[in-house]
Amino acid sequence: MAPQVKYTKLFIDNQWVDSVSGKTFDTFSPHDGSFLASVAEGDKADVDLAVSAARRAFHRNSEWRLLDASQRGEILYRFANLVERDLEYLAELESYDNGMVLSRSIAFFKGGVKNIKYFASLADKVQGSTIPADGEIFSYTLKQPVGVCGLILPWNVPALMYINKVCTALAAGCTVVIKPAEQTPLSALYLTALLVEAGVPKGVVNVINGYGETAGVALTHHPQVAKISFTGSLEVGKLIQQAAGANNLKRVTLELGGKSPLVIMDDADLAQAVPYAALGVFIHQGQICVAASRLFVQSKIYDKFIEASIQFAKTLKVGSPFDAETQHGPQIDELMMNKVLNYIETGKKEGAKLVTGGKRVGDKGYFIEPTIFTDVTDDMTIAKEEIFGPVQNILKFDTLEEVIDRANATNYGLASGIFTTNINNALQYSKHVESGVVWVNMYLGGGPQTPFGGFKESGIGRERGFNCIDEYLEVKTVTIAQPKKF
Ligand code: TXE
Repeated sequence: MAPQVKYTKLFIDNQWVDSVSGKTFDTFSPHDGSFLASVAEGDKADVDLAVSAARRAFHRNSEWRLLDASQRGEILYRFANLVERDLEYLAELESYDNGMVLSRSIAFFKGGVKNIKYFASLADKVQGSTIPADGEIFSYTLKQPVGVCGLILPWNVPALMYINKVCTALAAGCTVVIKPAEQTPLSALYLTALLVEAGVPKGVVNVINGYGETAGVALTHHPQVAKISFTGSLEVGKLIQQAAGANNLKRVTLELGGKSPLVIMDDADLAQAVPYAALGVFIHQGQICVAASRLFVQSKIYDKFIEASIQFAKTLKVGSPFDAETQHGPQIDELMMNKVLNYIETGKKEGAKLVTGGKRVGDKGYFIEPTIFTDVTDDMTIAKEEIFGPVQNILKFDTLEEVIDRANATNYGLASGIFTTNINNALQYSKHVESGVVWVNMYLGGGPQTPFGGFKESGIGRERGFNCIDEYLEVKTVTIAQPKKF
């Protein structure tokens, strides 16, 4: 049975409130389509109230601005402990709202706790510099919080994205207005209640549930929002960049999609490469931005690799996220399921060879079989567009030089990988592939310490890593006349 949903309203200025319009929308569970909760639906009027509260909380004399940096860190450490305390509940809530296999959801929250502690530790590590400027002057820099941040979340890993964006912004001293994805509002609301329990002062954290075209647009166009951090589609990423340019030139961090290449060289250890390649694209039913959705296999091992991949995909158990044996759950909703099934039809029509999967499973919930296409060529739609579903596309190549060019022949540049036992291959590929993340003899992995983000149209800026906090800071240079320098 679904866990009790405790929070369904908007959170503005430390209060749970209905929306100004009184409207609500429903959220459903993807594994069986059942109703989970009715949630307050915010729009421009609610965004205005939330931004005003966040502005007040950012005023130089506010409780928040007067805290020591280390005290902001302490609030976040307390938040980490509270997430740990309620981890089981949160993981279930997330799995019901988003369809994530429960064991994976638990693992994500455990990773999330580590992330929170890492961001907490950065709060009092922000330092400017003293500068040996020319002439009779003395210069130094201050790094200061950018202001009110609009944080727009996706539905694929909602809680982890909440943690990465909110905790980095708070460590920097910003105040925030969060807009969760309309498909998955529940974990964001619960996490916000935990932040308040951890001691975040009034107005610092606000949540507006709602749709992108209404609440999202209001946030991205608001003249008092200094920065937007967004994870989602390339299409909306471009709209956000335009909105930022059209009014107050907001700072933007964008984490968008990908069409990530994974290269398997002839000399790779196949026992290792086959499961990694499968995990790389089938994990969370392919609904991850770094999905290894172009799998390049060198010609000598091509047939053998395909055989082993088919065998592996057939072992993946599809079913309810709450069964202990399940490895493969549902897509987020009917719309996304149909979008993925359409891509599969397009793949067949354009001449790719479907070697396993390809169909919906059952008629309740939104399940799709782990699917493999071989004989995929670079010009096919399934090799070019982000599918965001469990579809492994296998392409053949002959040389490293050739595959680097083909891997880079995309507007995306988020992640990539290579399996090889030759160190030179690994080094050359890592140097020349155009992506923000490269995995060698592994796929997926990293943690709060490793920067994450994209080249090209996969995004702007980095989350995680020691410098992530800079995305929420402005550099101020102070220069003082010092006529009697000696
Ligand atoms: O994303 P949207 P959708 C990709 C993936 C997927 C596709 C579409 O390929 O198939 O995007 O998914 C808010 N102004 N990714 O439609 O629309 C929206 O309410 C401001 C990759 O769900 O980009 C939600 O909160 N905000 C990805 C968030 O943007 C707007 C994760 C994401 O929704 C808005 C998700 C607007 N005009 C999808 N329109 C990743 N990078 O991991 C929508 N939103």
